[in-house]
Amino acid sequence: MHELKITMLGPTGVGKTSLLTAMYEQFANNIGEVDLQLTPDDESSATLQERLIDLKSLLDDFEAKGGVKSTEGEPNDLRSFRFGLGRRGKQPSLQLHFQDYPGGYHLATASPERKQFVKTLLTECVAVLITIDAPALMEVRGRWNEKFNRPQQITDLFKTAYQDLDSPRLVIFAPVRCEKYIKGGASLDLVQRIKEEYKGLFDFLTSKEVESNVAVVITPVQTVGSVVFSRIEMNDGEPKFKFRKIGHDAKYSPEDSEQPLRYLLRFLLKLHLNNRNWGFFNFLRDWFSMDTHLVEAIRKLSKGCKTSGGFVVLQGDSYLNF
Ligand SMILES: Nc1nc2c(ncn2[C@@H]2O[C@H](COP(=O)(O)OP(=O)(O)OP(=O)(O)O)[C@@H](O)[C@H]2O)c(=O)[nH]1
Ligand SMILES: [Mg+2]
Repeated sequence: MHELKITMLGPTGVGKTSLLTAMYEQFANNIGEVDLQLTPDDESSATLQERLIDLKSLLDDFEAKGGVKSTEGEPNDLRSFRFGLGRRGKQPSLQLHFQDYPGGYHLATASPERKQFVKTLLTECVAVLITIDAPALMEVRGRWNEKFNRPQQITDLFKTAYQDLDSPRLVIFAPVRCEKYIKGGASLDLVQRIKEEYKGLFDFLTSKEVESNVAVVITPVQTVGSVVFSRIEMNDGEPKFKFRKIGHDAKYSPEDSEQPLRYLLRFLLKLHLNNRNWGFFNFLRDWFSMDTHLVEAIRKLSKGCKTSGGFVVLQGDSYLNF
């Protein structure tokens, strides 16, 4: 079975693993009639189950902590999440491999081997999901953004990894924990703040050499749905972001968590339809050619890609629009 790799990028604690969990967990619920199924391998399934319990436990207290629990591991012992993708009730025909590495890998203090590892990863992956902690981006005019989201390091990483690209890539900005901003009607501010704080990255991605190969979208995800940011408490000079439930009996109810996947599959289908020579993603053409049902299913799925309320295609329309 062919495998496509996707990197989950973002510093420790921003919510990469939680995003993956909600993405998988809500997929079947959210896609309605579309004849597609994600099947995690055994190891992924067990880890996702644990994370789900962790996420739901945020709702045990009225005040959610949002504490940091790190993904452990060495480069050859990474948290890899593998999902088979195919039609419902059929053998999956493509494997989506999400590399969910520990956020510490791109800290300034990470060893050269670790940094090299992340660069190689980024080069090999058809798509990158940049997970952004929305409260850090939005509150007190981004006072804590640099500390929590590290836009500069992410920018530097792209500058080395996206040199001399020979085939298209998809970059997805996924602000998480953004209940307050989306529900509160501040989605335009969210988009604006991403443009401001990641200006260096956008300048690079829109440069002549890079732009023709890279599609960029923003897909805000409400990772828990019923837990909203409430305030920042300072503790020995360290900010603690506090959250609260929207009601006493509020339940785990993520919103839009399948949207990054919709955009990813839409991008893959368009690569196939463009019918050009895409270097090492050429097998996609064979994959789609063999299964017209799959083409139809992904076409349908793509129609559900949101395009308002904080969802934006920033560049690369030709890689996304049919
Ligand atoms: N309040 C709130 N907390 C969340 C949300 N999503 C995740 N968390 C909590 O934030 C913590 C960090 O989330 P993770 O998903 O583990 O973050 P990560 O990016 O995978 O971190 P590393 O694996 O260390 O790189 C966990 O304790 C989660 O329970 C959310 O939407 N709201
Ligand atoms: Mg993690």
